[in-house]
Amino acid sequence: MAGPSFPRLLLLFSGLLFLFTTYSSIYGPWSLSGSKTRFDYSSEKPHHPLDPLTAPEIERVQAILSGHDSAFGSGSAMIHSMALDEPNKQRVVQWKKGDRIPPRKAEVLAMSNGESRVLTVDLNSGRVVSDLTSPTSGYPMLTMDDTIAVSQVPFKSVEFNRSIEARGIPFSSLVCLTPFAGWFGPDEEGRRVIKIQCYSKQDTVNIYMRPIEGLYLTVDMDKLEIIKIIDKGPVPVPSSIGTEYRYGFLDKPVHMDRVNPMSMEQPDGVSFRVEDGYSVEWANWVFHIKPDLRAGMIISQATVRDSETGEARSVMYKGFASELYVPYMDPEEGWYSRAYMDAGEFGLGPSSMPLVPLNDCPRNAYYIDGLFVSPQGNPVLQPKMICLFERYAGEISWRHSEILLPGVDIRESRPKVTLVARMASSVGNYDYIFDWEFQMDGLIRVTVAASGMLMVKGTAYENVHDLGEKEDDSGPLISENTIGVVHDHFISFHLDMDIDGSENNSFVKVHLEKQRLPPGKSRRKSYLKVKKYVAKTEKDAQIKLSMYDPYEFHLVNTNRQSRLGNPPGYKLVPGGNAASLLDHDDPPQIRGAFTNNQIWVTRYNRSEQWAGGLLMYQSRGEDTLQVWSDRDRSIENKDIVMWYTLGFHHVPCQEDFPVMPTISASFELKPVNFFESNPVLGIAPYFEKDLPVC
Ligand SMILES: *[C@@H]1O[C@H](CO)[C@@H](O)[C@H](O)[C@H]1NC(C)=O
Ligand SMILES: *[C@@H]1O[C@H](CO)[C@@H](O)[C@H](O)[C@H]1NC(C)=O
Ligand SMILES: [Cu+2]
Repeated sequence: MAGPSFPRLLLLFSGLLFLFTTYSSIYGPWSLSGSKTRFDYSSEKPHHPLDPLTAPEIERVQAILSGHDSAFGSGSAMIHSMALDEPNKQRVVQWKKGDRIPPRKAEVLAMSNGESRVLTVDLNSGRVVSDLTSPTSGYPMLTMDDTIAVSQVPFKSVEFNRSIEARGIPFSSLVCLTPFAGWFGPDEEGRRVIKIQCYSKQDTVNIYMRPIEGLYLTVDMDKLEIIKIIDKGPVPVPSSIGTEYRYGFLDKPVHMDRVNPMSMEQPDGVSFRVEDGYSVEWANWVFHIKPDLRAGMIISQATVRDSETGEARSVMYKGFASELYVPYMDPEEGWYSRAYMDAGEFGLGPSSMPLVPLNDCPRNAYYIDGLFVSPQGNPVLQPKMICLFERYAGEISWRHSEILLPGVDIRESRPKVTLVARMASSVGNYDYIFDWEFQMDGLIRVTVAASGMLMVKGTAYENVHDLGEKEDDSGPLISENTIGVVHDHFISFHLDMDIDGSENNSFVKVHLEKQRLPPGKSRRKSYLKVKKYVAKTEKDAQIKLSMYDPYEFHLVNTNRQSRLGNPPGYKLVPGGNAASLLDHDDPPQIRGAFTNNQIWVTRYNRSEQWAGGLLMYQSRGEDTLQVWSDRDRSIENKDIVMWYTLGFHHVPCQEDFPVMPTISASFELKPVNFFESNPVLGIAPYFEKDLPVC
């Protein structure tokens, strides 16, 4: 949730330099071990309308921008993000393999003269077709250059130096991170500001566990000047003892029996195909997958083949993590502003380091690289950012044993094999793992897991008994002098479901209502009855989950019928979740208003992609999902988009130190009356001969 950590940041920085100086190295076959096919980035052409910008396209965008405004050539305008401006949905849907690729456009978010710029560049005509300055409040996501420059600013200050000296902290051990901004009213408007928190790296690589508490800086990011320093006096810096987490550096033995290594083996090789870099085919699924600077990973045009008719049927046009909001629960100076918007402020792409083979992804994984853009407009490779693998986790797809029929011995069971697309983003201290898992029975499961380091607060207390009668501070003591500050994590997904086509989709709330029976009618007194309500407008589809008022949430195509006359659909199946309990007029919650409901359904609008707004950094929250949904547009029998927010309340505990065991939550998109009957009835069981022992 912070900016990239300093050591990693340096690494990244040198990585970027490496790429700049040996830029030609991204031209020519880039072979990565474990990858089957790599393409030659220098001559790469888009093969699908949704393919990300290629290296030559990125260079061309930069050239067009420089011609349009010399600020881009001279380096006074900085590119904060550049991505394909996707063609209109209709064009994409109509496109068939072999057709010409629709005109390519790029959307560029930039900063020049302290102002946000939103530009659309047409690659075919070679022109900038739209150039808006500050269309809303807020700024584009930070660049690596921003983060690096700002982390040096504290040392310009005599006052900061004095505060550090007064604490007896050697300068050589300081690491200053730039983790948060937010928006808290007019005194920080009109300029890009950021807060700074420093840490000690003395005797540890786990700097997050050694905060230099009580010293907080606010910096003007464009002038690289300190706006404010708050020094509340020294707080003990937690010791480095026990903060190590690297394998091979731990000195204490573990009292645990070794578990033998295990691996998924596919003697006949993988059964999925990745064509032209981003188009995936597996079992009955076809979809497009691409790395994205902001969302990390985007799944598009997910289509499932009907096992009875062979028809390729549309399920989802586009799905991705639209925003990741993490408000901390400490109102004190230096902490109140810690409410991150990780996708819109930092981007989930730049912090997705290469996945670790055999550990992040199994041996049978295939890796996809990301190609992003430096602030100067050059292509930057983000290797092994996404992995794709088939998973057999010992689960059962369906089964039945029959014991009541004399003379027949029936024991039918089928293994459940799924296809997983995974990325992991280390947004500073936290690591988020995103999985999109496809099942042959048509189900899609989305899982978000969190690991990495807590954001902790230094304290004078070493033991809960030191607190006496006082309550916990802003969270539990998780190690000596270390408070794990209570916080929430919310991940809001954009789910543009297109069930059997874009149009004629409706959102149906299937309510389970308790019925009471009058005495004498039955021996039962109560039962549940299903009643369906079709949401007419966006406000009908602002949903707060409740166990005592249960609904199923169906997205159906009202223009089509199953054999039995039911409209085919998919239902959203929520999993473990948490709601934001912050006041709606609390500054972080105004910007995080997309968490005011767990489910929303909006009318499709290609400009409404980012739940917190296009320009998230320091935005005032006037461009959020809440604002769009409150327009209350008609959503019945239309092209509609579902939004689901998954969340965790996180009350830290000792086990979260020094690195957190992974926690996870998921939701499912499950067919309802979409298939005529069980779509995996005909899949084969495994036999001994299928799996030779190697
Ligand atoms: C603060 O201390 C650092 C490290 O010793 C030094 O490089 C820097 O010049 C100092 N800044 C000022 C303004 O004295
Ligand atoms: C589409 O979204 C943009 C941004 O929210 C908005 O300005 C525009 O009015 C919307 N169009 C419709 C038809 O709702
Ligand atoms: Cu957490």
